[in-house]
Amino acid sequence: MADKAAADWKKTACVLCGSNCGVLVQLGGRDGREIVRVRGDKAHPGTKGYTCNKALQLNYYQSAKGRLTSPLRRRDDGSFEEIDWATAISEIAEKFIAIRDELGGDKIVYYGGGGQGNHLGGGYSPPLRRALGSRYRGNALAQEKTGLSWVFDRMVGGFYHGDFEHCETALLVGKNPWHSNGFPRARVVLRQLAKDPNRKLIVIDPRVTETAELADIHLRVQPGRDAWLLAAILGQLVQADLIDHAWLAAHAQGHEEVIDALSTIPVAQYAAFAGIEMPQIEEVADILGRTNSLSVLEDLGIEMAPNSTVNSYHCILLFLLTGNFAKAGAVNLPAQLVTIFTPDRISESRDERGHETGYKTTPVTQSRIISGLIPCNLLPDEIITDHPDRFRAMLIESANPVHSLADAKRMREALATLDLVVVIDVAMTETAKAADYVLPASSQYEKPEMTFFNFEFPENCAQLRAPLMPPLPGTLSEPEIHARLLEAIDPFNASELEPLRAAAQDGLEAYAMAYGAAAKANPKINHYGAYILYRTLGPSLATGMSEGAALLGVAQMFAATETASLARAGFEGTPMQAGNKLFEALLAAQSGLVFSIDAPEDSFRRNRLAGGTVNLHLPEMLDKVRELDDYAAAETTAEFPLVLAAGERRSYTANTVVRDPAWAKSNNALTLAVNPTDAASLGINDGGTARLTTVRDSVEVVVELDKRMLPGTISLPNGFGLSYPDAQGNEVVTGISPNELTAVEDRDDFAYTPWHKFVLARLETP
Ligand SMILES: Nc1nc2c(c(=O)[nH]1)N[C@H]1C(S)=C(S)[C@@H](COP(=O)(O)OP(=O)(O)OC[C@H]3O[C@@H](n4cnc5c(=O)[nH]c(N)nc54)[C@H](O)[C@@H]3O)O[C@H]1N2
Ligand SMILES: Nc1nc2c(c(=O)[nH]1)N[C@H]1C(S)=C(S)[C@@H](COP(=O)(O)OP(=O)(O)OC[C@H]3O[C@@H](n4cnc5c(=O)[nH]c(N)nc54)[C@H](O)[C@@H]3O)O[C@H]1N2
Ligand code: SF4
Ligand SMILES: [Mo]
Repeated sequence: MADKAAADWKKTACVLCGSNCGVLVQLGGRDGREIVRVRGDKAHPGTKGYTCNKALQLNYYQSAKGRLTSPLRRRDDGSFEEIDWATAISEIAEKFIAIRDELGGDKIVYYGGGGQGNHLGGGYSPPLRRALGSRYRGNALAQEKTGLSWVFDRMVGGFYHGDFEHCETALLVGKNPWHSNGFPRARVVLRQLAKDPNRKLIVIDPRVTETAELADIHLRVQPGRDAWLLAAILGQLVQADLIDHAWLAAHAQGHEEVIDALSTIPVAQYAAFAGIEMPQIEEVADILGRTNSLSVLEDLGIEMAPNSTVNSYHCILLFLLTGNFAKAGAVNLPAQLVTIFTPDRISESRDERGHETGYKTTPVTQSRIISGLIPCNLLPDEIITDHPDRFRAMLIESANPVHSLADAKRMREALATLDLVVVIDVAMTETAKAADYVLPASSQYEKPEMTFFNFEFPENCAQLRAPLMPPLPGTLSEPEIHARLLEAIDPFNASELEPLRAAAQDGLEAYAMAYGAAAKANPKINHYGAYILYRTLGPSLATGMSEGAALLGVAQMFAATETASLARAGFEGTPMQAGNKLFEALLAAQSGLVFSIDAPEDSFRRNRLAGGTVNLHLPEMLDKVRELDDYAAAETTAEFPLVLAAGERRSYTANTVVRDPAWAKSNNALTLAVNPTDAASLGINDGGTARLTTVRDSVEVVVELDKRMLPGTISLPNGFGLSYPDAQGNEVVTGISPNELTAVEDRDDFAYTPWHKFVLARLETP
């Protein structure tokens, strides 16, 4: 009996945030396709049995009403009709080919490719994009982390992450891991940090978040003034001589210029401008300067706020000036199976100020492309224009840009302007409603899935999840959709693929030999690598696991570049052998596995900058630091006296992955949080309604009084305002869609990331 019960539990992961906690689930309900019980998987090497409150609600994703079960085509009157897959594939292929041949494949943009739990499908899109000659792509990272990636690429040569489990001091800047995670087992790790008298948790946030409540020091910054606060802390570090000169001399370049600039910062004035008292600045600088290990994590509180790129620069300076890079418990460069951030090719040319020139730009507005991504806030400007190079078509996969990007109205207008919009999704989303064709995907529990949001150090892990159930009839996995589209655009003949399929039956070594020979004879093989693996190696894998095939290429690449880290994790032999072993282990390890064990020095080795030296001097950023002297902060106005954070993470938010509003079990799921003092002066009561107005829209909201809010600031949850069928099957919208209220113009001047945490607003009694 006990064995039977154990066998009933299937291993998978939660897909509601990027932590992807390993879970065990039991299925039941209608057709045995519902997730009826969930518990943490103790055997998962990263999350070790941990979950937050949200994992229990996974069935709201899996068994959502309104799943798409047929391809849809828009009729002339705007309504949709169901069509069969063969028709959908051939019509879409034909339309993409026409755009490619008449206007150029570079007019076709690929957007998305994965949310919080599904990165495998998007990994199969490159062959299709190549066949179409599509050169531009975008995703949600270009509305949050492109400023960060521009600076980390040029300062530490790759994506960095702290070790919050082991650090002595944790600094969280505009980040609330209690709700949003960002490292494994967040609530446990935060409580440990709070409890241990020898460790320090420092939080920079205007709101008294659940994380801030646990902090040793909470710097309650004025919204949008982090640049002055962080500059004040940096100035204090330099002026009180708390920086690690020996470490900098051994490992860094460009620090003299930076130290020079920071030595004249008027620390007390900047602190006061940011709303912080000097003793707190002195205390924080003292802790950062003396701690044995510092880990830093920034997120949307600064990335979606004024000066976001310079704030990301400041955060890196904090750990570099104190020598907290490539060190146990501090910041390191984790091994990554697949890099989420495509590194920029850093141009060699500079203008007279030392600013980089010759970087890649967008076709219409000539704006900086960072990490290979079109800036999200500029997408509409690249479409709604008569410029000859404007974008003409979009393929959108596993993303809901009409809801998630700034200024939903302008995004809808942009999609309506395009000649062709194809959306691949599980639900009839706000974006799908704006498409010409909608292709129904199998859910993340109906196909093999994986994410690459694993950034732990010194041990990093990965989990390939097997499907829990067969695909919902009518749906296909993204790898299959991409394969069918490619076959309609640039097909291989059977004789080209047959030898590879046959070799796959004889094992991975035979397959590798056959692949090598085939690629030599026909360059198209490598060009379309993920497709080839899917169609030829895929069928030889366990039933239902074909979509795992491209991981062979991933494992081989990883083994070739990270041989030592992989060997320490137990995958030894030649790179080819170790790569094959890793691939086989990924397919077998249901709870996931450790694929890399590092030493701190690996961070220097992984640093892509010449010589593995870190670089502190970025003229573009240092000029912005100097401009802080003008105190030109974004300000409220008489018309808009409040600062709205449009899209906060709460107990029941998961971007737009869960559409059923019934999943939100807490009282404050949908409300606008307002400080009681502000509410009193406006005559608004707890639970009452109010009219919220921004430059873009005016909506009615339910207000919740919340003394955690800094007076003058208000906040709305992220991920609501979605349409969902009610008991009668009528579509109902619940809550506020934050981006009906935001404007594309409110953005960083460098990386163009939106100021969603700094939306000027007014609140009135209705
Ligand atoms: N529950 C849940 N978890 C999630 C998600 C989700 O939707 N729901 N989404 C995931 C995704 S995609 C992401 S990117 C992360 C985001 O994770 P976070 O960045 O932690 O999420 P937010 O709550 O949007 O913003 C963080 C904090 O910024 C603060 N803030 C607002 N204005 C300012 C300011 O001017 N300065 C500073 N310093 N702070 C400010 C807010 O008070 C808030 O506490 O969460 C991930 N995890
Ligand atoms: N105002 C404001 N706007 C924000 C934010 C904010 O804080 N404030 N946060 C921003 C952030 S940080 C992010 S990351 C973005 C996220 O925004 P998006 O990148 O647009 O992603 P999600 O909302 O996660 O939407 C994922 C989509 O994938 C679909 N989906 C789920 N499973 C599958 C599947 O297996 N296959 C396919 N093909 N589709 C699937 C879902 O139905 C949904 O439509 O939102 C951003 N928007
Ligand atoms: S939502 Fe909670 S349970 Fe799910 S992955 Fe994130 S932290 Fe883990
Ligand atoms: Mo995000």
